[in-house]
Amino acid sequence: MNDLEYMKLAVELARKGAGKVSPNPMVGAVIVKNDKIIGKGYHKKFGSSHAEINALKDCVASTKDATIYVTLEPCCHYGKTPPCTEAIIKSGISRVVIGTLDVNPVVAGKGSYQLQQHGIQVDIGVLEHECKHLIRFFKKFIIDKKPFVLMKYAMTMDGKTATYTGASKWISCEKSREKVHQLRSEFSAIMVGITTVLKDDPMLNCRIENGRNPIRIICDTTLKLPLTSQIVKTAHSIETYIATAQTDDEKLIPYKELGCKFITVDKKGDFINLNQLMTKLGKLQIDSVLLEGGGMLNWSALNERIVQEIAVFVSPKVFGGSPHTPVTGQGISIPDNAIKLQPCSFSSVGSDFLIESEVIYP
Ligand code: AOF
Ligand code: ZN
Repeated sequence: MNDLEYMKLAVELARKGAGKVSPNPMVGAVIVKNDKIIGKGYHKKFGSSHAEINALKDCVASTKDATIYVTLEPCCHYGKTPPCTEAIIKSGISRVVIGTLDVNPVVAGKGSYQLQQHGIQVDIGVLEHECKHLIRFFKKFIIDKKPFVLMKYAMTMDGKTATYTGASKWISCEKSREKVHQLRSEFSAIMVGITTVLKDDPMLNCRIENGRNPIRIICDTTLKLPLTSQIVKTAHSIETYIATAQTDDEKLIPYKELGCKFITVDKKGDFINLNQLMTKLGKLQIDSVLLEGGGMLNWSALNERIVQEIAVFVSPKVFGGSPHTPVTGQGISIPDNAIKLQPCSFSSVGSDFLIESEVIYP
């Protein structure tokens, strides 16, 4: 196997920590000697030992002159655990292959420098794109102290999110819906607007084997959420926050009794102040939000610049007629002023097409 193949394995290992390590990064490591894998590890749970340490502990042979492939630059600071660089130096490893440098200011570049100072060969940037993708939540969170937001929706080939009667079940294929549940399992929180709750009465839970439920966040400016909704009825078992500008304590009491928690935010126009909400979610250690619409909230989120990426499932169907589209709100007046995105990446999911792209904010 070559460097790329070993790093690919480290990336696969890292992904096993999805949904379990936040707000820390997913990290994977593979230790190789004489072209044989002698140890593997990944960061399993927030606050637990780092990937490199787990890989070192897993080693079945001497690590002297071995190579470690690690998706993220090894840390060199005393945090919840001692520095990984020290353990690597002690182990006699002579080459460290790094996927991407850390974005954490206490580590960034210093970890690899320390290794080099001890005569270790350090190679940076193997499978960098994939390794950067692994830390996309962590990067946003550590730099801005706000969650990474992915806007996700499904639409027909003619860009509709419901028929003219408002019916939307289902647009995407079963495989796509399964993928969405996988995403729900990996994100810290899922967020929708009150209009979606009133229309669909959703559960917003994760319905796949070994999945975990994200925290539910309902944006509800004036507190219209019915006490009889599925969300409220299950708030004792799935952590649920209502983000609202409603400050009348009396009105909040029945929701609190049913297990809902509140995040009070200022009003901004007809909506809540989404940037303020993101700051408050960051303080709650929420590093990632899966935004599942609808159109008004999607527009406000883009307009308020809280969205980092958009993922669209396009289904081979045409609804015609319907006014329901993924992003509504006021919109922009001339095409040159469009909200712009990076060149898209594409993949097939069952009979659908998944388009993913990062939002560019000028
Ligand atoms: C992880 N897991 O496998 C690696 C990390 O919160 P602490 O004290 O565990 O330290 C977290 C920092 O360590 C994190 O910011 C990242 O820069 C670095 N590497 N973190 O949680 C790991 N290798
Ligand atoms: Zn470490």
